[in-house]
Amino acid sequence: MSSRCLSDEAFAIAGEIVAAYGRQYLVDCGESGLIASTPRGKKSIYACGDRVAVRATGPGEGVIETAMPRKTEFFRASARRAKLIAVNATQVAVVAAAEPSFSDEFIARVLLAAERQGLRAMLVLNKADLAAPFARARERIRPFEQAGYRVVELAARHDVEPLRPHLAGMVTILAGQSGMGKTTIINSLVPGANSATREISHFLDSGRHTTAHARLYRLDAETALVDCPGLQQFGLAHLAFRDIEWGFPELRALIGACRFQDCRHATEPGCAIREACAHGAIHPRRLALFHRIASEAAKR
Ligand SMILES: Nc1nc2c(ncn2[C@@H]2O[C@H](COP(=O)(O)OP(=O)(O)OP(=O)(O)O)[C@@H](O)[C@H]2O)c(=O)[nH]1
Ligand SMILES: [Mg+2]
Ligand SMILES: [Zn+2]
Repeated sequence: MSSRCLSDEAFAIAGEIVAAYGRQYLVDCGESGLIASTPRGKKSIYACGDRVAVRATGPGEGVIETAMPRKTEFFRASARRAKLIAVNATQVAVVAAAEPSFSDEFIARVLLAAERQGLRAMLVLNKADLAAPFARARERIRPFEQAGYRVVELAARHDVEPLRPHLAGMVTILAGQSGMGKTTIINSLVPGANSATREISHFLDSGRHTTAHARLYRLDAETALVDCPGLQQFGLAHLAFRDIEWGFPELRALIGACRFQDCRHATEPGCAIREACAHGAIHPRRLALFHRIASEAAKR
């Protein structure tokens, strides 16, 4: 193919990044289809959910020229760097299940990140068909429910409809540890997601069963779902003590109410938060999780 032909035909197309893998991005350009794109510069600065302008360089191939400003960024952070998971989302749904066992600290961390990053947060408790372990899981989720988080219970394998009303008009990131059922939920909600996943896995890397990269599925102009790889860790190295305090909604309401301005809600006299906990207004498990997560911030 001559270069003249290419440059004549090249033009910028608006699209949305639906999958990101290293320096490779898959951009959904609507009627122009999916375009496998690379960024113009050296860095892989884009993420799933970015609205971009792509210049076609060949059939199904292109270069990302620019991106629109982001409305939100959802990321985790180690001491060394922040890792973007998805951008322009409006909600995070943390998925937990009857089995395998989950970490409630992981859930607290994801909810905290969502609070700090301006996203709405909710919980999904999956595998309701496994009666005994589900009852135990429900007990472990209760502290979050008491803190005000909405919990939707379902058995994704059988019926995902209970979740649908909570997704309409939102761009929801399904986050959670591996095996909780995120992909199962998406496959049931999104027509054609199953085959799209296979196609994209083929494009991006392997045919692995477990989700390896974030992937965005659009349901309509306002509604989308982001499937995330299962994570074991959710670093919050960017947060200071006061950020963490603010990120627990039931603690936020009491900020400034303690006798000492610099109260760490540990052993100080006149602590409004420990008092609220003693009276049952704050769940002791939530306070324990707060102390655990905040102790990391104190070390920095
Ligand atoms: N019993 C039962 N099993 C389920 C249900 N939903 C999902 N599973 C099973 O749980 C396993 C894990 O489901 P996935 O959807 O792959 O989990 P995931 O959260 O996407 O996992 P990663 O991609 O590794 O993060 C699969 O074998 C599913 O069939 C459910 O409602 N009940
Ligand atoms: Mg998955
Ligand atoms: Zn206090």
